[in-house]
Amino acid sequence: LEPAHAFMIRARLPGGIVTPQQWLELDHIATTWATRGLRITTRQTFQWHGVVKRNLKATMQAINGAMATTLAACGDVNRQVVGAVNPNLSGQHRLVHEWAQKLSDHFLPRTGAYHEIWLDGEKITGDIQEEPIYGPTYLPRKFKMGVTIPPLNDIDVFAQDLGLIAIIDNGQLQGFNVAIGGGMGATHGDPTTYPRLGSVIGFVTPEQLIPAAEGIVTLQRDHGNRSERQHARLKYTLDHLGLEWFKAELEKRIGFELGPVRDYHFDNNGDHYGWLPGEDGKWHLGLYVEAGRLWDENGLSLLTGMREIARVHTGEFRLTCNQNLVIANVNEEDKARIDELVARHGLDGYVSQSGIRRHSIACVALPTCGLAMAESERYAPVLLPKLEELLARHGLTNDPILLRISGCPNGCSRPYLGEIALVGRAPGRYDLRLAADFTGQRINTLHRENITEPEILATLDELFAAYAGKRLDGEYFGDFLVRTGVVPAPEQRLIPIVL
Ligand code: SRM
Ligand code: SF4
Repeated sequence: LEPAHAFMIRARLPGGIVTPQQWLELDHIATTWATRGLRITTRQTFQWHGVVKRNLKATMQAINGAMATTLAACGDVNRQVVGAVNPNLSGQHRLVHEWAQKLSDHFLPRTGAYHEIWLDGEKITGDIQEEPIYGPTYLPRKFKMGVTIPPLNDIDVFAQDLGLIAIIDNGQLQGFNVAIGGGMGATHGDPTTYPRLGSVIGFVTPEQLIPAAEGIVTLQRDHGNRSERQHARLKYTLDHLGLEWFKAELEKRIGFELGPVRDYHFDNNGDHYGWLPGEDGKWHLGLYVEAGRLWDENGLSLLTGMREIARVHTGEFRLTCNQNLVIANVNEEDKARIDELVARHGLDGYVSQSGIRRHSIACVALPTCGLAMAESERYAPVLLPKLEELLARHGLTNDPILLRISGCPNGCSRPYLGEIALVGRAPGRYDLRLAADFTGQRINTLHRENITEPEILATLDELFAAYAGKRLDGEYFGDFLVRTGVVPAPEQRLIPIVL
């Protein structure tokens, strides 16, 4: 008898767009073969947990049937390409999505093995499939790309191996600032591993983007560390060989020079909740989804609710990198019906939630993640009410504070960009990190190591009291902690380097 091995499956949905028809098909997978509903990930796609081995093929085929794929959602290739979910500027959102799709298509592995194994495709009898970009040995490690348009940084553009900041003048796309070498993963006790923000190395026009991206990916393919996986990401290649060397090699390889970095400014890296009108008269409803998990449990019917909405919705859905979702392109006359379904199924939490909850992310961690050292997704609903109690005591209930919880230092919730972050060490024990900024442009600092919940709460209680009493007008929590010296000044930490 074979053991009932269960797997996690992840789709690739560039830019996080899902049509209602796709939603229904992907929901069908959740109710037929998976155990914990639909899970929106921090890279704006879906995961399914608990798919037993004998159902893997049917699941993969159903995902492909829904015009999505699982190809390159994992592995040492370019992963899911993320794109900002700009709810109010339809034209700009279309643009971001278009480029996310182009990058995704360009870097999709050409292997036929995937189709042969999972989709009953033609046998590739012995022919070696040409991988024009990846070559026979693929990349040393995963590679991540994302596109955003200032002032929104909801994809955390500086956490990407290749982050693209679109520059738009008078409604016209001029091109992209190129940020390279972002990455979050680290290992406890090994200072040679660290989170790093992308360095902005120049500007490319739209026509130059794909060649430049290919140059960056192939340089990493050729020079990335293939003997130590811990040091194989682009961030280490850059720090080892030097940013100036990398930029010079890149320009040699692509045959043109990058332009000077254009001005940009980010306001925040969060999501907008509630209704927003688009420039074309359509409406967009941003919903908060706790830790991205849509399922029917504890008296909630989030999965059922979204299914019912998908049955009547005529626009599209957008998944966000903060694990939330937007019901997009709703006609004025359909708003009331959507509102009614949202309320009936408890999807309207955003209306009354605290500032910290609306800005919280938690990675999956236990029970499915084999690398977890502590709880995260299941800890968020335990911790948040306790934090909310403290915040209420100090009159801070509605203040937005970025909270990120990860069950281990790999950093799947991008915890190094949290104003408050908990990084798992052992069951019930976390590193408390503080004072990233509110825009995804400053990495936080380790404040207390390996502490338990009572210590976390006591430390934060004191800091909340100080923040409530001494903050400047409009000052964010992370900035307050830096200004008042609770954590070291920013120049002592990693910030983007502009050449
Ligand atoms: Fe992640 C590995 C979940 C986004 C850094 N990540 C894993 C695995 C697959 C564990 C494993 O290798 O066995 C986790 C599966 C857990 C489960 O049970 O489902 C996992 N990562 C996730 C997701 C689902 C977290 C979430 O709660 O949403 C995210 C799926 C993204 C997607 O749709 O593709 C997820 N992971 C991230 C991010 C955030 C991002 O990309 O913006 C990071 C930090 C950015 C980065 O890559 O530097 C991230 N995951 C890692 C790492 C550390 C990589 C490193 O360079 O050190 C690992 C471990 C590894 O690759 O060896 C990892
Ligand atoms: Fe698992 Fe660690 Fe990623 Fe959380 S951060 S999902 S515990 S690998």
